[in-house]
Amino acid sequence: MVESKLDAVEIFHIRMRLREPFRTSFGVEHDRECLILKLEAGGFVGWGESVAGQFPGYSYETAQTAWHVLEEFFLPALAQSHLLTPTGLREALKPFKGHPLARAGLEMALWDLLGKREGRSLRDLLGGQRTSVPVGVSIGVQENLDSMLAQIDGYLSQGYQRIKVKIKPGADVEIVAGIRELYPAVRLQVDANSAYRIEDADHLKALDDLDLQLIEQPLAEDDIIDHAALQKHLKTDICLDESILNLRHTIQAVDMGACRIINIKSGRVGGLLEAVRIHDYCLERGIPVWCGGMLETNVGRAANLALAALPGFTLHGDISASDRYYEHDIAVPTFSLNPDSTMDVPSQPGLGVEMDFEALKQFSLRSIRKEF
Ligand code: OSB
Ligand code: MG
Repeated sequence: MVESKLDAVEIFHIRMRLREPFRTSFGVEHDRECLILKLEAGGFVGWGESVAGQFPGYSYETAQTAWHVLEEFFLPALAQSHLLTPTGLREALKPFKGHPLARAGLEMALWDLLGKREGRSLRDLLGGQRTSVPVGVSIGVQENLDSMLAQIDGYLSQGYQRIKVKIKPGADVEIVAGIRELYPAVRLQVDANSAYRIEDADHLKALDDLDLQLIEQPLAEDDIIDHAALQKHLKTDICLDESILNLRHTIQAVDMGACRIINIKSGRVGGLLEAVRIHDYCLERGIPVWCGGMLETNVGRAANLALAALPGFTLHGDISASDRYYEHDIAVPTFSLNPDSTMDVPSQPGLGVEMDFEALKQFSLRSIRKEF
């Protein structure tokens, strides 16, 4: 293992206009904010993306809280560490609780650095084999069926073979039934982002006849118990997103029957190391997993593609082509959709992306540089 010292770090808090506003049960985003991290060590540069956003809707973390814990705690701890690797970071951050989105962004930059030092792609480092992975598209909550059908029509004609739609009380069963009527065979799944309560079990039961691939995170993030009760009530597989922050949660949720499918996001679980652990456990137990998304730039998207190359990621991921998100990204290459609804996994060392410094500067709200 290469040992080296951290020479410098930069944090960029960026804001990018989404091509279309993205509406979930917890709010609407016109612009997406996140942190981009740059690590310099021994002449190499590693990039990472922390998916903490503008407001604490999906997670309690925001770009501002992530900035704070990175600047005050995580980066100083890493600078002291003699092991500039993802496992070294895990050790260095042991004293600290929480803030997985901040952790994961830093870890991603260390993976990029490690890959570049060793001349190996992230996919290789994680143990992925596949050179392309099946993907789908996640469509925000729509006001009515017509606008939803227009969105779906557009994405199906672009070649996406799996559609996920966001739902919330008042914009759910009728819309999903309408989609199913027009598209009897499309791979269709829904994501509630915790918008329901166990008292809505009978209402959600109406989704059971619509041949859905899964129902994602219907109930509260901290409620494995009611998810288990709901899963007993439904034929459709429940998939947990927000509830699963680590491998232990995964084991317990599966054992309790709270879900039959896991959405794996490296941000939510504090990094790719934990994501791979969850994957390995699920693969061994025959539990399907898929790679979730957080409207990433091409930096985070490259990491998602590498993770999804692992063999247990059998379901289509929430990884869409670059042009689905932003007019102009901060990094190249521009990722595109293959005709068979797959996307290619980068094979260059590390994440396999190059930063567009002009774009990064243009989208930055603020940045800081620290030398060690
Ligand atoms: O719940 O999966 C989610 C985006 C932001 C926050 C939460 C979620 C999402 C998505 C987007 O569904 C998926 C994507 O990146 O394409
Ligand atoms: Mg989700």
